[in-house]
Amino acid sequence: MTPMSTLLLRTAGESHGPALTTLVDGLPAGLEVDVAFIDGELRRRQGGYGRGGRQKIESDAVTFLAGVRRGRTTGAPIVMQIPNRDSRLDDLERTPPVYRPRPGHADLAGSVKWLTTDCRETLERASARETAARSAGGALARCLLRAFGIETFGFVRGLLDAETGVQPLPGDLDALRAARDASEVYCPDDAVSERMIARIRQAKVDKDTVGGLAETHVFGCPIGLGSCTHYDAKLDGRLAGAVMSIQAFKAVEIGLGRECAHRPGSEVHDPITYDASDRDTPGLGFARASNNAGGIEGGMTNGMPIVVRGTMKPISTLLRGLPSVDLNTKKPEHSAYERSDVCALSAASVVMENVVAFEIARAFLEKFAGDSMTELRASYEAYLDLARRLPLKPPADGGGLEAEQTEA
Ligand code: EPS
Repeated sequence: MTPMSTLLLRTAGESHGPALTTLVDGLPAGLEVDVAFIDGELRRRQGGYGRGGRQKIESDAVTFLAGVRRGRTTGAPIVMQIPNRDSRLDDLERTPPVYRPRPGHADLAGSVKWLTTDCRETLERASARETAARSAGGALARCLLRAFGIETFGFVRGLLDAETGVQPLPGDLDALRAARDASEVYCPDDAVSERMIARIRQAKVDKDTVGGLAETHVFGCPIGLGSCTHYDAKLDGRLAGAVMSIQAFKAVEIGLGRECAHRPGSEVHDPITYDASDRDTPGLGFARASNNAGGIEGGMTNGMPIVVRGTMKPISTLLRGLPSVDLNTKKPEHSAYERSDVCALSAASVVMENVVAFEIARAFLEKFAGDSMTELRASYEAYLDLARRLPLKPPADGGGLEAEQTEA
């Protein structure tokens, strides 16, 4: 297996350019593309309590420019486009140069890197507007995952001192989604949502910003996605990289995460059980009473739900500004204010759910090969069939393992 070889995602576009573009390459032919679902995820990404004025202008939706015919993928590279209604990049009056970098943003590092004192050159691409394009790619990947019974659930776990203890279970998905979607902050816990909203409201009064914790659970992955053979094949590392790369994320945890540092091994590792009557579940009969590993051991899925938690820092554009320096005069100045969000954590939870899904889809397409959905399904079924029949007997000719095995 060549790690990270199959599914590719690239985005292009500036925050105030004409459009955002997403290229996805490597999906099999024949996948039904649920455009309403993708647009629904883009709409969710635009929402959440604490967003700024931009989302009132935009109405994000994808147009497929390549790779899809009559609602199905053809196997060719896919191009999606999201227009920017607030397109004004070349209008100098409406997008003036920015000389006072915002602490926490890409402004300073990018300006020096590209040898300019105008932070706009950097901020237009560094902006979280790009996450609309990435979310579209992830939502497209979810069309593939759903075809194989793999579902994701992303939500807001905590913000400042408000944190929900909710533990998502696969059987509760519909109710959880309904509760989350009824919450203005995308937290499936009424009482905690209210407290989060109050904290965001206060931050706005204080001309400040807040971040928080977002979480994604993935249900239905068979055992064996990812690999322990190479550092860049390990699924936990890839998930962490994908989530950490979301604008403003500063930490990623899998399962018990940081709490592992405070417990002995006997209270961290999830004891293994086997029940043949559960062989049709993602764990193929193997189960755990706890899921501290967050569904990944040795860089591979272990049949339990995948649990990823991300920490988002507060948005770096503060209405009251922060101490900075003018890049031309080198004199102390307050950082520039660009229209922004007080809190974009709810949106980030949608982005996170979709980037996690993309990585899972990539690992899925590495394990199960096929140019078409039909071939992919055959590969998937063949593996499950073999795995359920472990231990396999070596054939008499000494060749590869064969599937003729009696019940264990
Ligand atoms: C965003 C669009 C941006 C910002 C925000 C997220 O729009 P504008 O800059 O025109 O107001 O609201 O971007 C940032 C947080 C950032 O740091 O750049 C979006 O579509 O999500």
